[in-house]
Amino acid sequence: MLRFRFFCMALLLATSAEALADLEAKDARLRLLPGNLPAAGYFRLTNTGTQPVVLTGAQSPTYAEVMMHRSAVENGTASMQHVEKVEVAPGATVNFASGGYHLMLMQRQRPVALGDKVEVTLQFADGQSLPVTFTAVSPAAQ
Ligand SMILES: [Cu+2]
Repeated sequence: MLRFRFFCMALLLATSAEALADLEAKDARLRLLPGNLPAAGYFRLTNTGTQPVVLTGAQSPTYAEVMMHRSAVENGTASMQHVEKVEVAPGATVNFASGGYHLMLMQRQRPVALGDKVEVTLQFADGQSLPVTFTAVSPAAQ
């Protein structure tokens, strides 16, 4: 029984490591805003696998709350909407960027200066997670 359990665990680990190799985050940057305003997280997420993946959120030791948002302009008015999930089809890249999808990082737990590295873990519907290192950039950056 014990042996069987070990076998299952090994299989599980092997499976998740393999699945992780199918995801690639690039160009991860954290746009700081003055004072206690939230920071915006931008990156490009590519699904190099053969199955669709669904990004369901993110968390970070540096910010108590991380949400997924989407900016939109409707009738000339800019607004942000909370997004529950973002699906990435096999071979597709989703761009988190100014004016579209972004992470909104709130309740900073420590000071963050330009050039600092901030760890953020992206979470997916199938239970896997992808650690990504973001670099803090100026509010003027895109
Ligand atoms: Cu936002």
